[in-house]
Amino acid sequence: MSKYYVLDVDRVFDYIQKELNYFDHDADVECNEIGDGNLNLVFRVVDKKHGKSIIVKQSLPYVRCVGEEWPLNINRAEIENRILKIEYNLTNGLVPRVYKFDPVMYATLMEDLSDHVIMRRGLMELNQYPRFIDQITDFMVKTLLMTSDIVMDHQEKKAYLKDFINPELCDITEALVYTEPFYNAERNKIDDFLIEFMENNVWNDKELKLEVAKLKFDFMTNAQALLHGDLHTGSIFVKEDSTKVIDPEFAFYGPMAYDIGALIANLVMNYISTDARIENRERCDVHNEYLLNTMRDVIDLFKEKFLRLFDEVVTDEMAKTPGFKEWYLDNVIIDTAGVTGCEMIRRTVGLAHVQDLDDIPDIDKQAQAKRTNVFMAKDFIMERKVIKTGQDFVDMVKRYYK
Ligand code: SR1
Ligand code: MG
Repeated sequence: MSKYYVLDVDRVFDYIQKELNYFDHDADVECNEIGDGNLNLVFRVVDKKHGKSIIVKQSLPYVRCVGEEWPLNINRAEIENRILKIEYNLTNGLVPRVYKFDPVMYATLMEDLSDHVIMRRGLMELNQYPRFIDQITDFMVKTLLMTSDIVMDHQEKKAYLKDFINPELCDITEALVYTEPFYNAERNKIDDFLIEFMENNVWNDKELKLEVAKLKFDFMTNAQALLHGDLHTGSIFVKEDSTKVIDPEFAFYGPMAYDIGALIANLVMNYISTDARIENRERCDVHNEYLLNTMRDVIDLFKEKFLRLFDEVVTDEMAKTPGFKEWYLDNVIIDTAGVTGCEMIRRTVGLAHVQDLDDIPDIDKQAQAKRTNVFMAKDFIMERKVIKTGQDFVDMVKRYYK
């Protein structure tokens, strides 16, 4: 019987042929390990002769960015394989197509999207993606609303909920997003210039910590919809006319706001990064205007599509009560602002940073950008109850960039 082993560039071609016989006998192949995420191995194998390619993503039994001292259940690959199929069907292909999942190697063989770029990288190069707003709001509305109690038979939804219990990955989020950044935790990665600042402005702020505690318990207990669970700009592939969401291994039943807030936070951090990195003010202004429009339209179009689809697909009798859908959606957006703030703080001082902030070359500007990021994040959290529209998100950013 075959056994799990860790793939490498020398063995991945034979592995693919054994599993799928994907390449022609005369293929001229090149294999690269292209994973730059925190958890897994990702191989791209290309046949240069016939122009065919494939991705193999394999779970490692530990957290890649930390090492073997942090073991992690490899079964996350199986969860990812299941949710990719659900998301593919719900969104008409806004995620990669899975060719095969191997439950022995915890490896997924899937569509190569190398004609796309990771959105974080594309945004850092000041590129714009004209189809993104429409496609990502489609993705979020369809995956979130269609898997909720508003639509699903409640027993079927509970069966899904059971199928997507994902304790180890949720534990990572509970620790890295909602806990450790709010005290001087050992695993945090904090620049020296931020330690005193964090002590004064975050770790000793009891009111802030109370609000974060509320958001944490919402994350842990509000089984509202089947989430992607890690929807930042590093989990999205884009090109001019296409958006593909990848890496849903953190999927579980949680609050809708967690997906929307992760995305908005990463757009905001790209804005802050652009202001600090790009010397040419005209180029900076054009890009940051684009980002503000994007965050505003993502929120507003999400709301518009949500309300429209709600009427078409609602099955729960009480959810049809006039006023309910507006109340429900208002709360999702309010919590989105809270998640936005938590994601911004954790990406500044927690274990997993973002390049947008860390790659600001001028260290004084980087320090200033990170401080602004934390102040704005606090406002998102503390003032979330009045943040209800796309313009409210934009106004919060503009408060710091007049
Ligand atoms: C130890 S995993 C760190 C982060 O990487 C993933 O992409 C998630 O965002 C997680 O919080
Ligand atoms: Mg990931």
